[in-house]
Amino acid sequence: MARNLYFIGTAGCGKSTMVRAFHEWMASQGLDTVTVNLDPGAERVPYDIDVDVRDWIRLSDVMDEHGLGPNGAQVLAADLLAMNAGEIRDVMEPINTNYFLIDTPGQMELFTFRESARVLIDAFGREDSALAYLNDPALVKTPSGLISSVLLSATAQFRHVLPFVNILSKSDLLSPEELESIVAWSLDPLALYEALMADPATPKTLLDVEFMKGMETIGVYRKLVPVSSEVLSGFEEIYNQVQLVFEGGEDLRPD
Ligand SMILES: Nc1nc2c(ncn2[C@@H]2O[C@H](COP(=O)(O)OP(=O)(O)OP(=O)(O)O)[C@@H](O)[C@H]2O)c(=O)[nH]1
Ligand SMILES: [Mg+2]
Repeated sequence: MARNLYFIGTAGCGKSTMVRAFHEWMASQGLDTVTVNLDPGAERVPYDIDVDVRDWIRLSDVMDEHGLGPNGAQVLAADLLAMNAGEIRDVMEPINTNYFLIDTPGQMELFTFRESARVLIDAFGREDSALAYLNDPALVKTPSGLISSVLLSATAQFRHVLPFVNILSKSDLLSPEELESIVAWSLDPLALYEALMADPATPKTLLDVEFMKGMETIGVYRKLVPVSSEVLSGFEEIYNQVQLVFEGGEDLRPD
C-alpha cells in the first residue's frame, strides 16, 4: 500500500527541491517513490514529475479564461483541482510504490486554508497520509521566528489532522552553532524561552511561559530534524520518522 507524504511549508522553503532529494535518497536505498506535483502554477520543477496536476489544470489557462490575477486564479485552480480529485486518484491508484512524494503549491495558505486540500487528501487516501512540514532556516534562526514557525505548523496540523514530521530545511545554510541552538530550542521549550528573553529584539509582553507550555501540551512542539537537499544530509532520520508514522518503524529496505 503506497503512502502519501505531503511536503508543505511557506513559499520558497525548499519543498520541491526536497521532493527531488528525497526521491534520490530513497532510490539510493533501493526504495521506489513516485513524485506528484500538486501546484497548477508550477513553472520550473526540479525533479521528473510522475503525476502532474497541470495535466488537468494549468494556472495560466485559468488566468486567461477567467480574467484573473495569479492569486485569484490559484484559488479557483485549487477548487477546479478538487473537482478532478477522483480522476487524479484513478491515475495514482494502480501505481505500485512505497511513497507518493506530494509537492504542494508555493503559497502555504492555499493548501492549509482551502477546502480543496481536504478533498484531495481524502481522495488520495487520508489514512495513509502524513505531512512533512518544512521550516525555513531564515525564519527559525531567531527564537521568536521559531515560535512563529511552530504556530504556522500548528495551523497546518489543526487543519489537516494528519501525522506530522517536523523538518529544518536547507540546514547547510546555517552555521554549526546556529544549527545546534535551533535543534536545542526545538527539544526544550525552556531553552527557547531563555533565548527569547535574552533576545533584545523580542517584544516581551506578548509571549510568556504559559504560552510556550501550551504549545508543548497540545503536542505541536516537536524536535526539528535538520535536512539539506543540497548536500543530501538528514534523510536517514526523515525516513525513520516517516516509517515510524506509517508502519510503527518497520524498515522497507531490501537486506
Ligand atoms: N542551500 C540550499 N538551498 C536549497 C535547499 N533546498 C532548496 N534550496 C533552494 O531554495 C530555493 C527554493 O527552493 P524550492 O525547492 O523551489 O522551494 P519551494 O518551497 O518548492 O518553493 P515554492 O514552491 O516556489 O514555494 C531554491 O533556490 C533552491 O535551490 C537546500 O537544502 N540547501
Ligand atoms: Mg515548489
